[in-house]
Amino acid sequence: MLKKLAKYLHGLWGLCFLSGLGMIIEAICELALPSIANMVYKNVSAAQQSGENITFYVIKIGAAMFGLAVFGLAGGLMTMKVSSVASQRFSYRLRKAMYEKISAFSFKNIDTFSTSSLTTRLTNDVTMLQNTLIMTLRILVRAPALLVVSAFFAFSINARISMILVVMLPIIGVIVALVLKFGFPMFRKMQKKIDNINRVVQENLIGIRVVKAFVREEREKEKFHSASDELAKQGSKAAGLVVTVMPIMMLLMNVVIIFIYYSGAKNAAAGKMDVGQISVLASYIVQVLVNIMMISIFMLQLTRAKACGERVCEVLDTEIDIVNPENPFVPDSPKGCVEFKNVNFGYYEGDNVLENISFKADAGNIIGIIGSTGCGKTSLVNLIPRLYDVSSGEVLVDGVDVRNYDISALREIIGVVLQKNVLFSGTIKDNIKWGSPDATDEEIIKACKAAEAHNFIMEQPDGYETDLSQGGLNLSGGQKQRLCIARAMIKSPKILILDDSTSAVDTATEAKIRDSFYNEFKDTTVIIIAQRISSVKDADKIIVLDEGKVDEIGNHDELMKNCEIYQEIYKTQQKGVLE
Ligand code: TTP
Ligand code: MG
Repeated sequence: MLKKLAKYLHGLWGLCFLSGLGMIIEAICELALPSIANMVYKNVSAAQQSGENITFYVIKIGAAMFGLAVFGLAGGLMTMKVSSVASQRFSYRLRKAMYEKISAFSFKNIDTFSTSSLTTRLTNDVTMLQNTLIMTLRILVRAPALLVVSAFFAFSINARISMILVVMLPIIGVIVALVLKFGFPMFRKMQKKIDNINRVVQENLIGIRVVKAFVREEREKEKFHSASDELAKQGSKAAGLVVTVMPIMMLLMNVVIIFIYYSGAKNAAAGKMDVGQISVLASYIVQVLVNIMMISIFMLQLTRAKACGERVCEVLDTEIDIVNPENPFVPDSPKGCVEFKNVNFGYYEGDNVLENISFKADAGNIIGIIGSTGCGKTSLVNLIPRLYDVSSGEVLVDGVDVRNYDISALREIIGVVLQKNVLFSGTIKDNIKWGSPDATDEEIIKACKAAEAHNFIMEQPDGYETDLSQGGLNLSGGQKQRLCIARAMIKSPKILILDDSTSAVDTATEAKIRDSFYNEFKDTTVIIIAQRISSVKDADKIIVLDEGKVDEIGNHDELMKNCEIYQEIYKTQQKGVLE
């Protein structure tokens, strides 16, 4: 994992080195100042006794100490600045790489992570890693350096007493190891709880209208509270573990200090040490212990970062299941012929949503697909632009398996109006232009007229420049559907797929839209999924799906003669009309 993440530090090692250097400068200045002060104190006392004039000496040394302090400060500032820059760049790269990876995810990949978890991984987890990097750069060099130097001084003053450090080290080591062992799973759980909060918030914000319509505010608030509560509990468990370490460390530190003064006093009584030496020794040993404590805190941060790092790597390591083949096929003059050959499909191993589907749609044909809800209509058309791959069998476009196509080239020739249509914030024109970024105003108007959207667009306050709120919430369902149809039509696709996309449009308007398929899209293969017989009646071929299998294929008249399911649908819909 470290190796993988270190890749994103490429080119930043110079900055990391500078940061370490700054810390060393700061540490050296910090350690040197007390020793110099001690030396000045000794010299001044000696000079006072001999009656020498030492004003100039004091000013000189004072200025030197000031200079040293400023130098140390500069070192510290350099570390702060450089570590911030390095960690910001690191997290920027990491986020970018994750975002690029997620953009390439297939629908199946996205299904395995939830969107809320991907959001947490992209934001919270990366920030955690960024903070850890800053901490690493600031502490990792400084703490061990101070520790080693202080230990060296302590041993040089009195090696016997300093041996207490050797006794304490394994005890502290065991405590830290235990905390790390129990801390890691806790931190991992904590990130999951953050996922959970994000999920509740996202669902609620997206579905706020449904929540209000069902007067579910209180229940949803409770859901949020319980998600927050769980995070708080998990957080305090983890924090509890961390805080218990502190008092234990403090206790150990105090034990050490008592020991030093006790043995120091004994040594002093025996005339082996003087009082000054004892206090200097104590301060060096405290310095060693404080730095051990810093390193332990750092290790804790590292455990938390490990949990986040794993989650980030999970995203980066995901194998994208829908990728371009080795020699991708790019069609010169696509026709738009679609053929399914013995296609079986499921969303997971052993799932059978579609079974043995075979049919052929010639270029320029209009194909209707009809069947009860949940019978697999959407799943079937999703296979054509390769949003999912078949489990077995083949989907051919112009005689070539879609898996052999260059994915972008394939999707370029297909226009899709999904069942769950989505518009984006921006003007109406911007949204239509998704289909064709270079479209002229005339082309946009032509597509909107074909989709029966022109009239209502002109009624909007700013016409085509009207700003859509997020997701096009300031439009009616039928208006949104028509914009989505225009967005697909402007591509002049060879294959146009309409998944129940006129369900919210009245029948008269729908008939007009249908006319444009017949008149203006003569070369386009149109696949219409519909609930109403009237929507597919004039199609060249109608596929009747039943529980994932093709029940019958034919035109309206043929199906009226020999397809029971079709007759049944027709009868119930006629009955509705007659009544
Ligand atoms: P669909 O293909 O969505 O069925 P449908 O389009 O015929 O239904 P509707 O008329 O209501 O739009 O679903 C077929 C089965 O596949 C159904 O059991 C749900 C399941 N399914 C998934 O598991 N994941 C998916 O992403 C989709 C679209 C469907
Ligand atoms: Mg559907």
